[in-house]
Amino acid sequence: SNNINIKIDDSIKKLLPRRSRDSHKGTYGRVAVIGGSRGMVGAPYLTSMAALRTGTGLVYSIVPKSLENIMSIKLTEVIVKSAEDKNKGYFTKDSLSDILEGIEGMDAIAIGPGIGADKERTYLTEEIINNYKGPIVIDADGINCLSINPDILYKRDQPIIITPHPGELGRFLGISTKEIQENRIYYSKYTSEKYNIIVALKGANTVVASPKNEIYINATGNPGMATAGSGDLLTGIIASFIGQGLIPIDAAKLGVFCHGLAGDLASIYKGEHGVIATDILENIPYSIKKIQ
Ligand code: NPW
Ligand code: AMP
Ligand code: MG
Repeated sequence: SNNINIKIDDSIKKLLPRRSRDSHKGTYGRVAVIGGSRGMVGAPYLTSMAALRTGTGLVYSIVPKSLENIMSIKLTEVIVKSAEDKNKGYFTKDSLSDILEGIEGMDAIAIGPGIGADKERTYLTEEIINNYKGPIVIDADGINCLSINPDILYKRDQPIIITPHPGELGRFLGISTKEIQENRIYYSKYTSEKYNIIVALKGANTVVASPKNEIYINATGNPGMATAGSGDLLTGIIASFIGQGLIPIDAAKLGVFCHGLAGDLASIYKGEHGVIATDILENIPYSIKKIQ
């Protein structure tokens, strides 16, 4: 269709953080995105830009040191920080202290876009969860790291949101993508309760499940969003809303709605074939304006 005729429910509208006249950038949160590896700088670029476009006051992109210069050129408003990588082009255990320093004082962090998954990055993910006390959004290869050692999710206190696509949730639970797709609500609830986390299971009609047994099924979005980097944006949107003060379940609900609506708006102009993640990113502001 060429028109957006979606009715935006008051229950969604009321979640959108308001901006007061006497506010400043510190009012709207500090969010750090831990992501990237050689060949995958686009993922953390998209995540951090999405956080900025969603209204975060200060966004930080933490990348492996050998990617620092290229990220600094890609990003203008986002602050780039780097973590020692011994010139490998990906995070290693040597990156830990720089990462922990970089996330100090953040209101929310996101881990995973483009980091790659192996034992060392799984160790890093575990140490970040153990050391950072605030809310964490885990996506993409961050979830693939959790699949290597799901026990990481026990013994911690902070809220965690995971945003798997069906392939990632299947890998995490050790079952097929098909099994997930045939029982989307069941596995979202199951994972949420078992690990005491919020789960946003992506794909047509994204399911959000909380350990308090809340279920939200999103109505926005379209197949034009089945394109590289699309999910990386959602991670930044959710982290941004948490950084602006929403409780994680509300950030997840509003985040998936807003992300899908940005995709719907992008598809009006570009069509479902031609939409790319950058188009969805550029439509986040218009999506938020419609929700307002
Ligand atoms: P298939 O293809 O149908 O067999 P991976 P990834 C399945 C980064 N990126 N419904 C799919 O199944 C990310 O941030 C970087 C059903 C396949 O088996 C990650 O860190 C970009 N199945 C990293 O790449 C742009 C589905 O899942 C598997 C499904 C790897 O992420 C791209 C793929 O999962 C990307 O975002 C669905 N809706 N969706 C950049 N420019 O820097 C997926 N599957 O192996 O975790 O690979 O999602 O590409
Ligand atoms: P990822 O696979 O991590 O890049 O995430 C893809 C994003 O696009 C998720 O937010 C999905 O919900 C969304 N998406 C992909 N395909 C569709 C579809 N057919 N309908 C609606 N949303 C989709
Ligand atoms: Mg993804």
